[in-house]
Amino acid sequence: MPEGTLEVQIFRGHGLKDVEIFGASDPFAILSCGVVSHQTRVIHNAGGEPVWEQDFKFDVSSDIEELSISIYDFERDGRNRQMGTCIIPLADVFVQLEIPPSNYEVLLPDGKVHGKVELSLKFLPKVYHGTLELHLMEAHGLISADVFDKSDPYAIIKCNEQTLKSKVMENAGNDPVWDQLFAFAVSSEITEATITLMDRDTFTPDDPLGDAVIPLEAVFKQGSVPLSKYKVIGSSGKEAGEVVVGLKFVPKE
Ligand SMILES: [Ca+2]
Ligand SMILES: [Ca+2]
Ligand SMILES: [Ca+2]
Repeated sequence: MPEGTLEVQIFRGHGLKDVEIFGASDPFAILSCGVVSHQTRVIHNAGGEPVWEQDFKFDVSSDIEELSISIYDFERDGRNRQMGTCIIPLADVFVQLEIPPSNYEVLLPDGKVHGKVELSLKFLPKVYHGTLELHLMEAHGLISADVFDKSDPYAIIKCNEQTLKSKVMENAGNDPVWDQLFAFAVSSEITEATITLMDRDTFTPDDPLGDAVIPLEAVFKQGSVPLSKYKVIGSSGKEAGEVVVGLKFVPKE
């Protein structure tokens, strides 16, 4: 499970069990996530249809999997009566980041469903800062860009507005091997790195061989991505070989 901030907007209850003996229930809800709890206001005499419309925030650490909501009828003597509970798994919001207003079933202590609670969820993943290590291993099947000789490929790697260049592999042709490491200062919000492959020429401008996009989402989730093939797209928009790259993210403490 990821770390970040969970925002819960609790709107209202629908058809909750009215547990007041004389008059109508005065519902409030306790929202719990891990060891942290927040309480809504008490809506006096709202019965089974309380409207709270309140926002709460929770810091979510790696071991939290659900949000639990307990609803009570407020009593002045402190003997609040249970109106039901609701357990909401958080796996979906960790992936989708936002769940629009939805109704969740409320269970009575005997396990029967009685009413619903309406709320929306938002998850803001924690942003990590650190170093992205990009291992440019090799390329396969690049186009030929020299007339009388083999190409002399090199790579221009861009990430988070930083640009680094590989060594030029003289006469390496269509299958150069660099086996070179590059480091970029990044945050986990950066979505991709791009690699532009070029043929070094002496008397004319260098020739483009194609570009590859390296998505970074996986490396921020997993910490590393083993050497993998990424398509190289030529200037015509067609595939023009592939580049083999490994990734590692080292967060700053
Ligand atoms: Ca009451
Ligand atoms: Ca050339
Ligand atoms: Ca050349």
